[in-house]
Amino acid sequence: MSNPTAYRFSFGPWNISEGGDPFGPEVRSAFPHEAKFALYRPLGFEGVQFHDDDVVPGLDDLSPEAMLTKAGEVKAMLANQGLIPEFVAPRLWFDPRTVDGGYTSNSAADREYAWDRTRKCIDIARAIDCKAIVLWLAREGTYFREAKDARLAYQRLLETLNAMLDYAPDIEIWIEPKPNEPTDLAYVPTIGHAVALAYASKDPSRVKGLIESAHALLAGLDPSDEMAFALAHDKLGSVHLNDQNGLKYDQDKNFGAANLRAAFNQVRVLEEGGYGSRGEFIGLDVKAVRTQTGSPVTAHLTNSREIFLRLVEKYRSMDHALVVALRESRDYEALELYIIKHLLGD
Ligand code: XUL
Ligand code: MN
Repeated sequence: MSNPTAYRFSFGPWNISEGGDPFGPEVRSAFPHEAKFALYRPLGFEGVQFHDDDVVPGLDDLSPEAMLTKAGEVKAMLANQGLIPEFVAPRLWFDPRTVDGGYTSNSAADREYAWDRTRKCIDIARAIDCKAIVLWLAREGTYFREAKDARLAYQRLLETLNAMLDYAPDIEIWIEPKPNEPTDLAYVPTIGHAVALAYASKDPSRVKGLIESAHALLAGLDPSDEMAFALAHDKLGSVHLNDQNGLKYDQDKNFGAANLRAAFNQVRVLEEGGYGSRGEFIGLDVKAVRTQTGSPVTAHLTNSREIFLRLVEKYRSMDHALVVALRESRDYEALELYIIKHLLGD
């Protein structure tokens, strides 16, 4: 069945970047966040995804009042541009106190920093009228398997979720799983892990997931099945659509650019699951590649959006009755050929 959703799109300021990578510096001039906000609507986007310090740079060194004043300025900027803040995520991977992780660090002082920072992140989210906190648990894992007590780490993650739920009864927490990078092995590698933590928490209805296509592929999983799993539990808070060419560093390629059929299946599952009908965003966590000329670089965002919308058309124009019939007759060879021909434009 078709889902008549008119999708809304979002991305984060980090998706318009200057092309630096671990092997070389930026290749384009810096483009201030404030100037980025003016680009969103003309590019076809209305949702802004934030890290806490995308809203309030240098927040660790500010008084609570100064932090909230700056957040209030960003709220006004968003309103002026007709933009909606989709989520705020605590950046728990940059500060020296997060070298060994935040919530799962072996150091009590570092865990305290992670919790303080998380509370500030929630305060910032509230100050810009945003109800969702994303946890990308960047360094909650190990490079050396024996370095941490993994069982204790899971307990600490759960305690943190519960503390967040207590601290702010009006927020949702969306966990973004990723199996590796920067750590060798992360503690929350798949949506199954995230959903288990949600159910174990004190308010499962407020803990959901954000599924990134590339992260699922890095775990050796099919992103569309990961999305279907979350949807089956009503736990898909948001998505980071993008693509990934094999098991290597997190590439954040344009949606559909490495595997168009896998992208089609993500769209199919989102359509069939009614995703977006309650205002959920199509987030595009795609990277501005280093080789692209011009500044600011935005084609990866509009191209990914266009590919998504073309695949929605493909899903809606499919012969759905034929798919049902081929499933019933168990002729999956014919089903595959039909899908591929449909994608080829036949
Ligand atoms: C990291 C990643 C992040 C999160 C937000 O791989 O995807 O950008 O989406 O912190
Ligand atoms: Mn992401």
